[in-house]
Amino acid sequence: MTMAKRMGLIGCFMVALSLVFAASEATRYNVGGDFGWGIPPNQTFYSDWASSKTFIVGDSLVFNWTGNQNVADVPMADYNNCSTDVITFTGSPNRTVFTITLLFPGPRYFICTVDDHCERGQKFSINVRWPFSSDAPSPSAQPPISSSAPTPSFRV
Ligand SMILES: [Cu+2]
Repeated sequence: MTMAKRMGLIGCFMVALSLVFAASEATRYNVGGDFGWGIPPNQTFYSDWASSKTFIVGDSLVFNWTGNQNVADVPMADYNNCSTDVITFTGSPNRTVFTITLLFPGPRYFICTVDDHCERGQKFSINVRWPFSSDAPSPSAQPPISSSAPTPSFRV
C-alpha cells in the first residue's frame, strides 16, 4: 500500500470518528460541579454527582483541584479497596485542571490516592455508553439468565 493510500485510510477513519463524536455532541463534565475535585463534604458526594448524568463515548471528565490531590483511573478492585498502589495523574500542587476523554464504553473507576481522601469519599464510578444507545440497560440492570429455561429437544 502506498503512503498516500494509507494516509487516505487514516483520514477516512478520523473523519468517521469525528462524525460520531459530533453527532453525539460530546459533553465536558466538571467533576463535582462547582465544588471540583477534593475531599467531599460527605461520602456520597461524587457518586451522587455521577448518578445524575449519562456519560457517552467522546465525553470528557474535567478534574479541577487545588492543593494535594490526584486522579487514578483504576480497576474495580482498586476502587473498592481505595488502593494507593496505582498509577496516578498528578498536577501542579497549586492548581490543576486535568481532562480525561472517555474513548470506550464500559465501567470506569476514579479515585484520589492522597492519604485517606478515597476512604472519605473522593471516588466515583461511571458507566460509559455508546452514542445512540442511551436507553441501553447497564450490565447490572440486565435480567439474570434463567437456569430453568427449557432445553431444546431433538427428534431422533
Ligand atoms: Cu484527594
